[in-house]
Amino acid sequence: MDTRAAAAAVDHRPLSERAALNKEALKQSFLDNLFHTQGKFPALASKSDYYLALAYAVRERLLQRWISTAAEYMQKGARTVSYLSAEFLMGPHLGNNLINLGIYDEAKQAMTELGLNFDELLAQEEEPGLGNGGLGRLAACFIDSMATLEIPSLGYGIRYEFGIFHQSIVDGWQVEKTDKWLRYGNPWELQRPEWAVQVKLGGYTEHRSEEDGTLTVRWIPSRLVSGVPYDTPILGYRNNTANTLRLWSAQAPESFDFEVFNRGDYYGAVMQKMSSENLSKVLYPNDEHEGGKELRLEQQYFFVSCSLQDMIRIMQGQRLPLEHFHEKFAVQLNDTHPAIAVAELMRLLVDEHKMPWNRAWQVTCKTFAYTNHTLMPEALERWPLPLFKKVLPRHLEIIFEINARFLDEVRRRYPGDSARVARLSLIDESGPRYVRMAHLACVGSHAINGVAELHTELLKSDVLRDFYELWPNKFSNKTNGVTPRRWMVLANPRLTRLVSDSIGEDWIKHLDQLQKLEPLAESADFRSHWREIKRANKRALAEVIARRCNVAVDPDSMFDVQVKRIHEYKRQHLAALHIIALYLQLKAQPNLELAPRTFIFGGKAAPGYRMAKLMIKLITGIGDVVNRDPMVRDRLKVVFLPNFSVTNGQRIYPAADLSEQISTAGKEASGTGNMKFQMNGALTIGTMDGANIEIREVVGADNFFLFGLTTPQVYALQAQGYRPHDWYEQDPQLREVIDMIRDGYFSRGDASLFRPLVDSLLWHDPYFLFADFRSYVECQQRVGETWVDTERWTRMSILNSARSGKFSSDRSIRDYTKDIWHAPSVPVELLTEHHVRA
Ligand code: B1H
Repeated sequence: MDTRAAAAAVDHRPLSERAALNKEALKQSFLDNLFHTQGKFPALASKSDYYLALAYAVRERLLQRWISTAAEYMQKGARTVSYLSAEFLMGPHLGNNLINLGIYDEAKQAMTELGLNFDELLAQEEEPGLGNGGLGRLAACFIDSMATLEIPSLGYGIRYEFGIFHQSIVDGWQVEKTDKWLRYGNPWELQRPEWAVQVKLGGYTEHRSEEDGTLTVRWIPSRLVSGVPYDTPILGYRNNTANTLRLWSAQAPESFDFEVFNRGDYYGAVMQKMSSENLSKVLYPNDEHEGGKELRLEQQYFFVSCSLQDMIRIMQGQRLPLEHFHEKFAVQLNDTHPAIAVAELMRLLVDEHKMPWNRAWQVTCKTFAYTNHTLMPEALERWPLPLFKKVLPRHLEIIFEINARFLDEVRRRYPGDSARVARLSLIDESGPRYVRMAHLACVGSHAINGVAELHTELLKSDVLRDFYELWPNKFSNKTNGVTPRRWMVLANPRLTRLVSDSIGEDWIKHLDQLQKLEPLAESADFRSHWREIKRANKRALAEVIARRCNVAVDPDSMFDVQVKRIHEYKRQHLAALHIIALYLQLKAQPNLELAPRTFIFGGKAAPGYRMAKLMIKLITGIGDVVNRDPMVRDRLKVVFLPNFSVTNGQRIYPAADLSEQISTAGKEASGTGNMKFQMNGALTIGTMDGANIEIREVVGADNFFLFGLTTPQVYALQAQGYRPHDWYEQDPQLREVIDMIRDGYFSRGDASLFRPLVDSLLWHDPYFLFADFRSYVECQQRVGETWVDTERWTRMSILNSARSGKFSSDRSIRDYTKDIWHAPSVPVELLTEHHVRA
């Protein structure tokens, strides 16, 4: 059947009435869905029913774009970017889809006219928290930008049944609860059982020479798992593009005949079924990796194999020979979590599709590109050889073969340099043997990138130095970015209105246009509007804080915010030391002039990371003391806002005055929260780390509060032998602060509670808090002095936002497209458009 004819045939009046982009049509389909999808009427309907009815009404409008997009791509045989990521931290869909369709205000009006509270309905959506932090959120921003730039793309990942845990704070400690995000159903996904694929695991291999002299390898697995795709449409901003996020769910396969294998063993068969379904059960909640977990390796292989098989199915559907795989697909590896794809594509091409090794290797290397996201040594993935062999026996053989050929090349290039060969090898043989996933990714990719300028330089000079010397042309930098649609338009409607009224709406797709705000920084009237907006956003956040933390905070105080995963290298405890120093100062000089400040913290600690959990307890402990002390009351407040998430971020970034980006120089690959703060007009206090450096470069040194050691200084201090205890002894203020924590002032007299934290700082301090303390405190002093000059602060705030254009993920995606993917954009024509126009 002809697609165009079919669409025209089914799309006549019903679609024009139901899917039109106007208020009345929206109301109508909302009511239709309330009755016919939810099976409810107003007297019986819950808020969740209303949310779902609205979501389905919006979905009808998505599907038309989705179908048009798929048809367009098929017809054009479009080159496609596959973004492989173990995490997609999408955040709620409803508001974002309304923005991208251009019907946010219409929907709000429609709900209001029906007597419903629109914001309350939006708040019903359980956000899909299928990621830990920056890496997963970056993947979400990237697929948003690819859809907006009309680049054919597929996001491939895992449909975790439970996403990142929900955090609550009990007695000052983090408590984790399972994230049951699918409890009330998910209106944004479509299950596609007809595209399910089989994934093999475990077992052994058999090598046979055939009669014709060829060698064949058979992998006889011990388990089969079926991967079922769930598709979520990803809209571009006000265009007709709806790309796909395809997440795989593990199910027990029909065809792996349990009765044959386990005849009579009903219990065993059920257990096996359950264990296959465990594969996509839960997201690992560690931001920087925990080693050696078999299930984690299985998860990675599972989604990678499903995704590559899916791409092969797509090629076969379009009758494209597999020799052209790299022409049809550009596959980006989001860190090493999907790096097993290099060996899996080789296996699929060589073992299953009988392609000669050399040809398959060329195709593979031209297909993949690898993004590194961290320099932290503990986060570089390595799998113990025995574990790897148990789960993926065939892949280990393939990796050995890749390695043998690769090391031959290295030996030819560097004769006699066996140390270099050992350093470059895909197998770490310095002790117990490991497979090095970053090496596999480097060898199997034609492009390797870091996520900020400094990070890329450190990759080249340090972590991946040998690879850089071997293949300098593979390396490039791709500084991260964030989508202004979610992080400004959706999160900060007040600012969006002011900006659009001042410079038009172009900035939403071309963020560089924010530059046009620069002259307005000199207008007193504009500055006053700018302040009113910040103040309104702060009032809204203050209400959230009052509800969640039971602390009253003053919207006129400076909102000094640090939200991100809790990590020693991110140094939330450095901020804590500064707060204690301020507190002591106020106690010593009660009449000290100090502009009121509210310190707001948020972030999750990995459940097994004891020091991070103790850092949370320290912050809440400080809050307990400071917030209750009548001597400082109304000048200092400290709150820990529980369950930092995309949803909460949308409330926090627009309300921040000061953005805390205080990681040890050389540790934070990029950071992306820093960019969200900047766009929304917060000033940054930060180190020369990650993308902070580039933020400072665009806003100018005068509009950025810089402190701390630089990366070379950190390295030098490390090399000369860093003795934190000496720094403690030489700085009376630091001494007083540390002693107070040690002696139990923030733990109701319990002098043992914070001992591990205090001792670690005194005797190790691996992240140089003591070395940066003085510089940080002095810089905060400058922040305080600037803040009281309201007009100056506002000017700086406007300039920060006006100069944030570089940090749109649209810019990042253009860079990837130009240098790595070479995927032209394909504008989509809406099928039966004349029927749908309002
Ligand atoms: C980043 C991770 C990460 N880097 C392992 N690495 C994980 C590593 O589940 N795991 O095993 C999960 C996440 N995440 C972050 O990526 C960097 O720390 C940020 O600096 C950077 O902005 C972000 C996006 O590039």
